[in-house]
Amino acid sequence: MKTNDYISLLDRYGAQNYLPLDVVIQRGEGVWLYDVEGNRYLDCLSAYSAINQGHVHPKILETLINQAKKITLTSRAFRNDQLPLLCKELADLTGYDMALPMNSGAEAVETAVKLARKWVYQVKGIPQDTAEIIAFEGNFHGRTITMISFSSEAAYREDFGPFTPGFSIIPYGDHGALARAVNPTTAAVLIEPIQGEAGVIVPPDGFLKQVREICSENNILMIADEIQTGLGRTGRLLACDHESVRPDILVLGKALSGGFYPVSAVLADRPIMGLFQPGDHGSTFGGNPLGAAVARTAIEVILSENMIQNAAVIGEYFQERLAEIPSKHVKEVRGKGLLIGVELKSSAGGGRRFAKKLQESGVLIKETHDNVLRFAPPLIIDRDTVNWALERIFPVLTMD
Ligand code: IF1
Repeated sequence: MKTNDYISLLDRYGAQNYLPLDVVIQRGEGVWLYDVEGNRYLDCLSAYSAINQGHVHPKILETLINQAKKITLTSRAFRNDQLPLLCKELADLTGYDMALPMNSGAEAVETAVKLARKWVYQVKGIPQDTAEIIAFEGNFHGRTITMISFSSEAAYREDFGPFTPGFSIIPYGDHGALARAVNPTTAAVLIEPIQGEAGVIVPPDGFLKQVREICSENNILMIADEIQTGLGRTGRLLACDHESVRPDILVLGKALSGGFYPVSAVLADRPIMGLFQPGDHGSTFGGNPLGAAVARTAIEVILSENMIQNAAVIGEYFQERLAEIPSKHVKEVRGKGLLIGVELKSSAGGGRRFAKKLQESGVLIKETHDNVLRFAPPLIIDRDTVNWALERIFPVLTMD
């Protein structure tokens, strides 16, 4: 079967909820992807930052195979010998007291929202069903009804109402707006330290610190969604680390499994996480031994193979070289570490044509919000490979 055969098959039998590039991937190794025609591409998307460790990382693969031969799923009705170790290792890694593993990112943010609501009722004693969570314009936290209930993106909401109440939306990067939005029913502020989906929006310097201060002064929780920015992507373990900010609740996902298996997690200290009682929350697959074992190794290789430092150094190099390209189409190059956005001018004719040209040259990216090209290769990428990519990106950004 060739590329077009797979495309027609999916057109015929698959829900059409995506518009992917017409490249059919068969195999991946490290930073490289191979399609069914035998073409090789540099992956500059990393499955939306789930592949920080590179494709099919050999150590994570070994763990997956070995664990799958032993036991894959116990449910939380019984205990397993991987979950306790994952929770301890996550606590050691992040400095929080306790961890709660889930599966998808949306589910983990949903869990954090439930936890924050429980906290405000139990600790602050406000009336039931009045809790409010403040989120930001341009946010992206997943696709469930609750997550889209506070999306500011009409396309994500249209035809999907009615929505979950209890959220308010304020401008991203505006600490004054946050201070004004806080009220006695506020439970938490939910923030992405860099907004990925919105187009790699980096908030003004000091904003995360201001959010932290406002939360502390008003005794409300700061929830950081680091599903995309976490685990080394921005050149620090967490993007909040750039401003030495410690959220009250931390949400991880994506790269927590190196792309092998959906694993997400919520982290918090005991006074918060300890509020969950048996029966409050759960998941059939959450904390399963296969996912837990995979996540343990996925974390281990990020640290032992120095991926965070590499993301910082190579990311800065990549971003600087991109900014030097004399392109009439580029409005701004921004980002941190290996989460880089190239915003195009409105005259550029949209990001899609650039993504298609780059595909022809052997570099795979995805445009976000029409006019931003996101470059987010696996964190194991080296300088020579970045140079290889730049040789291909240059002619595409400088085309007519
Ligand atoms: C899609 C973007 C990335 C996320 C943050 C939670 C989730 C995500 C900060 C939900 C998911 C995804 C999902 C994917 C596209 C994507 C994305 F383009 F929308 F912006 F990564 F950049 N919080 N992000 O970024 O996690 O439930 O999917 O595991 O097509 O929806 P999930």
